[in-house]
Amino acid sequence: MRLLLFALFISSALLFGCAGNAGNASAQGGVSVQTAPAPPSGNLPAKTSPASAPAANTVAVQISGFAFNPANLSVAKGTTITWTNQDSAPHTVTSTSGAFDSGTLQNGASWGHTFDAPGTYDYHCSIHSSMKGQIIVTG
Ligand SMILES: [Cu+2]
Repeated sequence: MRLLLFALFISSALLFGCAGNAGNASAQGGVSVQTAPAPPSGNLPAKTSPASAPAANTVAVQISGFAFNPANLSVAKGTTITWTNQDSAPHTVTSTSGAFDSGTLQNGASWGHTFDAPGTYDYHCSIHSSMKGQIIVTG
């Protein structure tokens, strides 16, 4: 019984001791807690990687039902647009001005082009003249 009481005394003393230490620590911790927000600002360099992500922007255009979807796109320069032919029929992504030409894309095939210069790019399918699209590249 004495041993049990002794154990209780020791454990409660330890609890108070810890509580006291914690209190002191938090008193000083007020300063260290304020320095804690510093690591989040240290994460700022990590935020620059999403900022550089737009340079690698990719926009997908689906070719289906004998149409480009979406047919009209406005993107920032540096954007890569990828066309994927979902039709069983072959299609092409052919610039009207000759700026780019995918060649024949069979079912399931994809082709991409990076637009580095601002401007308006009309394109069509060289196999099906009714299929038209337009890319507007902003600076
Ligand atoms: Cu076509």
